[in-house]
Amino acid sequence: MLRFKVFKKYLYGAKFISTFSNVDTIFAVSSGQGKCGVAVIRVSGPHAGTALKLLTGVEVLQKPRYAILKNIKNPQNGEVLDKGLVLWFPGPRSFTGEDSCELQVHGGLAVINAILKALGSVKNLRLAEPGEFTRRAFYNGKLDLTEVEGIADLLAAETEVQRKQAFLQTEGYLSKIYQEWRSILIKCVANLEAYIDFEETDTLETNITNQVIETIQGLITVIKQYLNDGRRGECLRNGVQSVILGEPNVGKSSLLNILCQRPAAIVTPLAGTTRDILEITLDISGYPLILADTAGLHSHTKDIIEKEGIQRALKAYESADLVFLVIDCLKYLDWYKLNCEKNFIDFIKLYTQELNINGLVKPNGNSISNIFDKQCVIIANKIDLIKDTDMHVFKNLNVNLVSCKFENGMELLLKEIEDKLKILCGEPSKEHPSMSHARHRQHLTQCLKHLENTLYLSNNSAGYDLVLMAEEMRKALKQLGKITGTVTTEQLLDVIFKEFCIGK
Ligand SMILES: Nc1nc2c(ncn2[C@@H]2O[C@H](COP(=O)(O)OP(=O)(O)OP(=O)(O)O)[C@@H](O)[C@H]2O)c(=O)[nH]1
Ligand SMILES: [Mg+2]
Repeated sequence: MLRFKVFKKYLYGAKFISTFSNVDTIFAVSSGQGKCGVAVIRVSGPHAGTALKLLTGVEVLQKPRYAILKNIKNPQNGEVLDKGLVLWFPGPRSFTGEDSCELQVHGGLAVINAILKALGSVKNLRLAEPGEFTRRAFYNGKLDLTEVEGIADLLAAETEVQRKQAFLQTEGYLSKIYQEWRSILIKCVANLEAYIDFEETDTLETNITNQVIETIQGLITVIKQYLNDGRRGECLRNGVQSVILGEPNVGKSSLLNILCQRPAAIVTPLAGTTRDILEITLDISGYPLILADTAGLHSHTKDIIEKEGIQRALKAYESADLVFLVIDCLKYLDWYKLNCEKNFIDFIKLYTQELNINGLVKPNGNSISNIFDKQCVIIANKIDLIKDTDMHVFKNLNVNLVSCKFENGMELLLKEIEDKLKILCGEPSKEHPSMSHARHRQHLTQCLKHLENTLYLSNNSAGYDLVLMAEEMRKALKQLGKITGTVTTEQLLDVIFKEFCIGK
């Protein structure tokens, strides 16, 4: 019984106490800015029902959650402003958890403005701040912070796989993982504290500390595995950063133009055409790819503009998750004819050395699949310039043989890009939702540190220091709570809700 009390202390004691006052009733257009077919205007707060009555001229509110066609009037003079569907959501069964209503009206600017003005004239109503509806949903326990972030990501999602990941997050699949770890930890702290309290009377099992240590060890292993995910979820959420690298004139810009299906980059027969980084965003089979075209790499330029371009290219390489290494088929053919006994890996090693791309190739790599330190797609371009009699040199090279000029080899190339994106981003699933925010990683890393400290304290030869162990575990718990928002601050919330638009 007493142990349960300690448990309860952690379960409820950590709950976020809001300083938020919800006396105001807020309203905003939730369907986005500008002219549209149907605009949705949302009202939330204690006076939402009054506002609905005033604007529709009824005395009794309609059946909750049913759409009814009504004239929408100016409450000041009774003028009908528009006719539309209205819905009434009494709290707590609403998005925000408060009394809310929605007006679905014609999406013309004048209609929207007239209705917003009418709502503004109702006592105690004001225009909502960006993200204020979702913020209220959070304060009212409708969503936790990971779900709030999921909504922001869902609004920002530009590709199908990004949408899937964000949707799973709004549905609480990510939160579930953190909640599970949190409740395991709560039990451990509660048990340990109970043991500390009652040790002398010896009424509790003496092996409790061992159980706690074992559980903490298990948790450390699981969290470490989870953190060691190659940042898949973040990659998917932010887009995979990729860079096209190669010598001048090999067809890097031509490749970018084909992939984005428009002449985004300047292509000329002159070596050294591209200087600045040109970045485009692509949707490849539902995965977001941010592709950067760069200046051709070489070490013998005296041109200061080209030098700067090369520096920028190398910098872009450092932060890239994926590299497109472009080679000229003719260059490889010449090299092959001179060095018949050597293989393609030797050529790649030499080529990346010439380009000065440090660390792309592992010195001990011995096959094309394990030679690179980053995910890399090799593209041998200008295959159209190779005579049939020389084609045998390119057989079984296991690289993409393409002609940007004739758009040959693109299907296989796209397939390989898709495969790489799947490796980098993973495939969102309910069972294994990925960590999608750097914020979660920070708190989880801190949590891990405190759990490791707990273990360290338990290894003390002079005996366990249970009080210090419990203290470390509580700190770990706090970090987990920060992820879901059980423990939070107004500053943190401001950062998270900054990403929202008005009306959400
Ligand atoms: N024959 C042939 N020519 C190509 C192919 N791809 C590109 N080219 C030509 O090669 C030249 C250089 O192409 P770019 O795409 O500008 O090459 P780049 O690597 O971006 O060059 P820099 O920006 O100078 O580093 C242009 O004249 C292209 O038309 C190809 O597959 N076959
Ligand atoms: Mg170029």
